[in-house]
Amino acid sequence: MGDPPLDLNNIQGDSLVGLLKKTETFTFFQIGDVKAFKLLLTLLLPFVTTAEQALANRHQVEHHKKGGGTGLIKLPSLNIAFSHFGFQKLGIDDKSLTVDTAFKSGQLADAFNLGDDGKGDPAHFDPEWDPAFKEQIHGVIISAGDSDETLKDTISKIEHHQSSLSGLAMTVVKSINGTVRPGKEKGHEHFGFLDGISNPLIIGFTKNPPPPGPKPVPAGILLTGRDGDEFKAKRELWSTDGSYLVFRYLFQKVPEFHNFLDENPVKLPGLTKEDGSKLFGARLVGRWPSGVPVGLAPWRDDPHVIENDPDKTNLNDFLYVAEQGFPKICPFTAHNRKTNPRNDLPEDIDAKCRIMRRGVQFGPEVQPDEKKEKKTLHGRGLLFACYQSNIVNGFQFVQTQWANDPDFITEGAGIDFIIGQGRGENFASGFNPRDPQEQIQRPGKFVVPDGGEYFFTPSLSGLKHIAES
Ligand code: N7H
Repeated sequence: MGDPPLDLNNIQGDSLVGLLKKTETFTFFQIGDVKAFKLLLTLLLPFVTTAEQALANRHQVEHHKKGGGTGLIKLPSLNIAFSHFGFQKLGIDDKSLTVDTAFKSGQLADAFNLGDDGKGDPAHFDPEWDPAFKEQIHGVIISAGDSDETLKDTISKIEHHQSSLSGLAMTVVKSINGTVRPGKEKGHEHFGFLDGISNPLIIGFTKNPPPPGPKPVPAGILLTGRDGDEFKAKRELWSTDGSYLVFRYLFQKVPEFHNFLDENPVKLPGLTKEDGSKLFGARLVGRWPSGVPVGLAPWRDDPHVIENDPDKTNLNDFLYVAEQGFPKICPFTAHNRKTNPRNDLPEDIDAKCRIMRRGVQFGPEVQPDEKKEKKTLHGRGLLFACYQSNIVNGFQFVQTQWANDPDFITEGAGIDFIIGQGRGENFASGFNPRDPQEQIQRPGKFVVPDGGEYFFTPSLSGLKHIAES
């Protein structure tokens, strides 16, 4: 028998739909008095944004824009997730979730495996992380909205309830705020590329027929206890329709990255040095800053790809072209291709590793002093967040077995220069279309992890179970 239809009123909004945000705060907390915390959770339950509400918020904004509305609508959102240590502290038996070994160990214990920088052997590894992420983190509250005002309102509601419980329920370990970039950079991450284009389409949720591009995946790739979840049989009622959340605090070396592009222009007849540097950037990512994939515009950006395509579906309607040996069009090491190889792999294997990305940028725009010195002087980057029903097959696999592995997709291809971590190989190939096997060295990491944790985002009924247990 197939799964029952998705209950959008029972699924937290960020995983399936995505919370609307101009600004978003991740509040990492430790539980204090367990009884007080469960009361706090009960008080917060009515404010938790469901998938249904997140969809309604999106429709409201579309309607507002179509009606010629200007300005932003006040739309607060709130989601909540727990680490394995949080469930332990609460006395919740989470054995139906710790079947995922990454979730069970937590991200600090996984830092060596992920390739993060640090000291010591694997058994005593001490990553170079923000000390807050070396504390035990029990959970995270995600609050999102259209403005700082809206966020402040949500946070003061939480603080009000927390103080009504004499401040006993929890303590904040760290709070990080992210904001969408300003003006025409909206939607672009700090290196300058449009982000949030390719996420898995979910069977039973995406419209039918689906938009062109990669086929929809079973709901169990994202949600626990659904068809496609490897551990479906092990999930209990309360741990069904949730999703594991991976959070990574990723700093980006933006001036250094742009200097690297300037110094390594792709040399092709008819391309200026500036064009060659832009092409190098596009080949590192697999897309142009506009989001156009290099497969559809190999040598120059081509805005015509999305002409007459208001939903920009063309941006995701592509497969990697079959080319003998090392490809000339899109390098094997391009970030896009490394993290979702599409038709380079059998469909079911690729689908198993898909992740739903929901990050937001943090930190200021690059400042004049940084441009001058070609050096990062002010911290900025991505509050990377992604959802999946299995961290081992999802984020952990993509980072360690694909991005960091110089022999994936083929022997000697090199690492993903954007996110690749590790302490060994630091080369990648594929950038010179006339000699795609030519390797170049990365001068240092452009994305530097500074902490993170593995969480589980329960369904609404799961949250009630936790509050009432
Ligand atoms: Fe990536 N970037 O600017 O280069 N990412 N990413 N990512 N990423 C994507 O297709 C970026 C990170 C994936 O389906 C785009 O939506 C940066 C981590 C996956 O074709 C851009 C950082 C992991 C995809 C970036 C970062 C991934 C993807 C193109 C860190 C997982 C979809 C826009 C600061 C371990 C691939 C788009 C597909 C796309 C960038 C992190 C995974 C521009 C700067 C840690 C699966």
